[in-house]
Amino acid sequence: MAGQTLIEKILRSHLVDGDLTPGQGCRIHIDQTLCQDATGTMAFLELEAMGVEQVKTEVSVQYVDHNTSQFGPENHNDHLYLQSVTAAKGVYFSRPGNGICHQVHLERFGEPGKTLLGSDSHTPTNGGLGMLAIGAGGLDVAAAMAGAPFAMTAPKVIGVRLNGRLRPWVCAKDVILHLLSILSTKGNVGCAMEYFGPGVETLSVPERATITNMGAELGVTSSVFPSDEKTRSFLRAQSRENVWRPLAADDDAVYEQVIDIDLEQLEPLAACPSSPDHIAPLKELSGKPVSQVLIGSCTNSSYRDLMLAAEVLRTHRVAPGVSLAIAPGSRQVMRMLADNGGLAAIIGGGARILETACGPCIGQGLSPASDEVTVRTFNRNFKGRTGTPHDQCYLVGVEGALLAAINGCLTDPLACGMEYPQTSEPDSFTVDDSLIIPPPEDRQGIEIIRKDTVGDPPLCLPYPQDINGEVVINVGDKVTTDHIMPAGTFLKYRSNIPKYSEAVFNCFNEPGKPTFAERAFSVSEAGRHGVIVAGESYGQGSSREHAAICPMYLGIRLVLAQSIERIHAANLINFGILPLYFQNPEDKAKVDQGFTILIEKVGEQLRSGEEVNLIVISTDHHRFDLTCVHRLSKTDIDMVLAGGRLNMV
Ligand code: MIC
Ligand code: SF4
Repeated sequence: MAGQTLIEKILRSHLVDGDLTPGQGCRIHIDQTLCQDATGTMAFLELEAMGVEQVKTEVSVQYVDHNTSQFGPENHNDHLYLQSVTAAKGVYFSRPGNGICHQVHLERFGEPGKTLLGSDSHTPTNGGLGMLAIGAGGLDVAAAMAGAPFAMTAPKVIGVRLNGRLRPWVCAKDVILHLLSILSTKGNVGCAMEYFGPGVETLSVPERATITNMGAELGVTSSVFPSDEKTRSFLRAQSRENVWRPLAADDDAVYEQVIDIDLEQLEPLAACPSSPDHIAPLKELSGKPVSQVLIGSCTNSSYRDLMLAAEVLRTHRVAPGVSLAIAPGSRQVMRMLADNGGLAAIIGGGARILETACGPCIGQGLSPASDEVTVRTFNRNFKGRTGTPHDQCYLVGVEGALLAAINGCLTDPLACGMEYPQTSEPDSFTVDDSLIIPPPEDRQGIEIIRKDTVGDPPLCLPYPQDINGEVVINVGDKVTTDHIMPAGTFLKYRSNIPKYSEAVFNCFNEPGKPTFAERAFSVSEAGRHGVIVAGESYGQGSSREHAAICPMYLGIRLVLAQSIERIHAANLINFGILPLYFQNPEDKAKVDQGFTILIEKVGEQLRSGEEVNLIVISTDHHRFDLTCVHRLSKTDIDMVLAGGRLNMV
């Protein structure tokens, strides 16, 4: 038998049933889960709707990190619900102020060789520790908490062989930006990334986690590093050496494809507006004026990243025209900086200190001025995600961000003429888990607090026998879940589906014309089924299942697309929306807004093969046939026909 990749080894040791041949369906046992508040509130409402009394995983953690600004009672209502429901169901609760889920999980819970399912697309961050960590919709995570195996497609494993060592001023972010320049954000569904080679040991666990974090932007299922002596020292410094074990691929492991990266040759890069794969070398952007710089997010807010900020700001001040704000990734990081004087240096240099949370990364404040350049160490720069409609957002590593902040313009770090500050991983991190509340031993009679803004998950009707559809919108390529369901000021409505649904496709609404929600509603009121038509890579980005729930609530039953990203396709199925794919790319242009789509005997067609026959009637009554394909497993078909996973349970 050929040697195994590390991903294959972890999958094999967790296989419940199915086939691990790439492209085939399999189900794996999930050891740990994580939720954050923006998706977790719905996930726990779903868990309750399934009638689950106690979670069955080894460890499940609920974090509060997204909705912490608390404008109005909604956020705090969600927090109270989450704190009480987690206590009742046997889940750890990480309180607001404790930090961003992925960073805290890496510090306090992640374990090499285990599986982690999280209701957040950046869950693979913990692959930096040698975990198989996968992002999913809230309902899939709720099912995993209930003990159900996770159904997935066995991935094609892309190997990344790292050689050499990063030069000063070149950072881990540049490794993943380089990969994004090669693989782009689309076309990688069904793949997973595995890192190996002599360069691995030159990277610390937090640096590895920066790389696995942005694997989410590639659209791959997971990204995994081996577990080695570096992993061991990180866990030892977190007082958790007991969970360490060595893990690596076999020497003769066979990868689908191998990408060689010589770390020595990499240069500082940036993702330009408005996609994480619009990559350019910083030297080509050098001199571009910048008025805002933000350091933080689950990609770049580790102790190492912020100590670099402290070292630079010890001797340099923020340029007068720039607002620099810094959000440490966790309370541990913030605390250590406070204790060692790093925080004083950051404040002294002129930075604004933000809470340890997602904050501006998810549009919670700090929107940049119109047409001004904002430089961020985050992972996503989709148009409008900053909260400013025509934003100019560049994504860089902490090095590039700091130089932009002190120089007032984008700067090539390799030509900055400054000595590279020395930072090192601490021998021991300050461990204080007092903001992580373990579930009580005695969980009898715990009252679950549900204030009025915390609604029920909406029910979906079983799938109609025939579709009598109308196209409510036809969108282009790379439409993200941020386009479908905006976050920012709408984020607080995550547990109020009727209210949040008003914002579906908000960015495509035009003043004075009916909104998407209004159009979808009138289609549904007329007794017809809403249809969304999309191009390539529909549903990129976030795992938010609201991008399926809210359209479902508005009566959408069908998505016709050229391709759909993994998590979003699963969310559609979970909520009874049928995803179908055009056979020919040209077909998309033939189906416009207002067109009628008829599908007869949907169930029979789905069960009898891959092809589904549609009749399309244009607004000027021209009628033609169209063949699409579905990629549903037998269970998926049952789920769609039942009207979603909750109905099946
Ligand atoms: C994001 O980065 O877009 C989020 C907010 O973390 C999402 C989850 C959400 O929408 O709640 C994600 O990446 O899954
Ligand atoms: Fe939070 Fe941003 Fe990370 Fe999403 S990408 S988990 S919003 S920090």
